[in-house]
Amino acid sequence: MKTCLLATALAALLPATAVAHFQLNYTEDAMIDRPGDVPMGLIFWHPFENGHVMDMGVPQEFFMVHNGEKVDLSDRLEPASFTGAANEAAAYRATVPVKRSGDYVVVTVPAPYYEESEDLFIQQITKVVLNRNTLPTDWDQPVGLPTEILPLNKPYNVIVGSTFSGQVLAEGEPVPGAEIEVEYMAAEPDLEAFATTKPTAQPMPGGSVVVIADQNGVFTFGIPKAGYWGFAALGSGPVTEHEGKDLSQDAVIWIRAEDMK
Ligand SMILES: [Cu+2]
Repeated sequence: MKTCLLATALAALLPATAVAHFQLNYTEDAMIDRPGDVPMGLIFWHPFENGHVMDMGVPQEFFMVHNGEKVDLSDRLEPASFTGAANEAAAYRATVPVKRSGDYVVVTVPAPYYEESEDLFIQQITKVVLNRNTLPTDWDQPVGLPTEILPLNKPYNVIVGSTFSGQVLAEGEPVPGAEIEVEYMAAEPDLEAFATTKPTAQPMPGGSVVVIADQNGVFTFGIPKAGYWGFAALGSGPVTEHEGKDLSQDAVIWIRAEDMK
């Protein structure tokens, strides 16, 4: 009886922690001023609520696409422990070699993460687009991932007060009615200390922010605040099982919004 009550109590607590996991491919800026190795943090986290950090396994893939060319970056991954507000967890430091002008679509295919509270695996295939010298080259093309969000607005140049639209794809085809969780990166990582910082916003009282895509897998969200916004299409990927358990193969994209000055 006691364990049963405990389980019920735990289950009641779950929605607060079980929602809005987000894989981060974080760089301080999306616009890269100086050519060179740009530091990036790969962190599996809850950055809106500045919450729990999850342990990452060795990523299956880490690469960038620049001028249509895929470049493996997995030799740049370095295990590191990320310090959140409440715990520390296994994450990765990396660098992205940005030299010529153009877009750099950086992709992480993380190892499936076992979420005990839901008894399932989560794999958030995550992309972010960096740019140098405002030359657009790759952002509007699909990478060809099992599942991904194709941005319909230039993702590093979104004006606060305007909207961002994306199309959810699975094996290149639209995912009608896809469910998308929206996350504001209220706490941005400090890449030097590899730790969280003071959050600049609080999560919404109604829980995770959710948008449903239309018949063509297209969704639109109004952007109210500058910074990084994440969109995660839940379970949009073709793989639904891992090690005999359910797998939620999600597509994540991070975009950068700026105030008009
Ligand atoms: Cu989580």
